Amino acid sequence: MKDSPARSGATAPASGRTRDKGVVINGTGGIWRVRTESGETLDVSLRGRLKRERRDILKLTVGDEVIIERDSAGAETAGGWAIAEILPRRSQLARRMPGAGRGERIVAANVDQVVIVFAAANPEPHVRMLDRFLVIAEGNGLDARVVINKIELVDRRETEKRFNDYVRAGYPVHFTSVKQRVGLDELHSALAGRTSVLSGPSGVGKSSLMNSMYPGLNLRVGEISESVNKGRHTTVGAVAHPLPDAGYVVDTPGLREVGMWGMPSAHLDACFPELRPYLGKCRFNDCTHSIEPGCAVREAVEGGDVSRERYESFEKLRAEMEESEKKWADYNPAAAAKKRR
Ligand SMILES: Nc1nc2c(ncn2[C@@H]2O[C@H](COP(=O)(O)OP(=O)(O)OP(=O)(O)O)[C@@H](O)[C@H]2O)c(=O)[nH]1
Ligand SMILES: [Mg+2]
Ligand SMILES: [Zn+2]
Repeated sequence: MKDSPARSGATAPASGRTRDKGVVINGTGGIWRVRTESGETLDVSLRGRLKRERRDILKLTVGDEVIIERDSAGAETAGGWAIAEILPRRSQLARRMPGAGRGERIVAANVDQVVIVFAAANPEPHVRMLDRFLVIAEGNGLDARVVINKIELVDRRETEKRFNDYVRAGYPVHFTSVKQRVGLDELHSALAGRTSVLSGPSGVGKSSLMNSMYPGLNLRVGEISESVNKGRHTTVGAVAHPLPDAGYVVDTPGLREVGMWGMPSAHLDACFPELRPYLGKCRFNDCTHSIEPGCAVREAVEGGDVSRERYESFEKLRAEMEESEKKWADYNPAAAAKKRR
């Protein structure tokens, strides 16, 4: 990484350097905070040319890799650095799934994995919500892992059984306790050197986990978060925390409320890894795996090869998505505009 051609070819000696490579860690238009490969944090602006070019091609977001340049003539920011180039993305986490058309919101770029944290108790884990988070990761083609924190509050064997469906589906599942320092080393190595989006309900211990693995981070713990105002649409952007052993953890409040409406319901089955072996084996090509005869998915559920709980999550999400698809099909922008006048 350190000796990538983009950097080695372009960087002048540290003091007088005019070009560097970095990662966007914060920002919402205007000023962007960039962490350079040498570990510096700089506030930079976006070159006017890029602002115009990027309009429909790429919206700059947290996690994007950029080339920054110091402006000799007329600095664009106080520090004199500006983003000159946005490097191609490896991946992204979007609120609307790729291919769903306009209106896509990108939560973070260059994401390697989504880490979904729940508590074993207090608050009680909500597996339907866990399944929803996993579908969002799958829909974006991203790896996911599950963390069940506060394991010391419950019987570990029981809880392992309870989450065994996820192990069977192929997800790595970590059982952790910040209180008793259980499972933290394993989680720590799973995060090292990667960009992870951390997500999960409020109060499960996400900030506590981060603080105990990386004492320098000092994230706020036990604060009443925005989840209290669920009705209010928060516009707070994602923040990428650089990890001491390379990699980033992206804390994104917005992901908690992500709806399913962006992805066509017909793609949902492929977002459940344990269903994939059965897809294409149903009697009907367009089988929704709900009421059709000869459904290979339902047969697998009946036969105990696929978890009934997970199938029920699939069914519930599918119904929800079909419902919102109907709503969007009925929605007529012209009529809505007239009404507003
Ligand atoms: N018993 C127990 N409590 C924990 C553990 N980890 C965190 N907590 C407590 O759970 C509460 C919530 O922790 P936070 O780290 O703030 O949770 P969070 O997921 O960051 O919550 P938001 O920022 O609101 O999304 C705090 O009171 C923590 O002390 C644990 O392993 N066991
Ligand atoms: Mg927190
Ligand atoms: Zn089927």
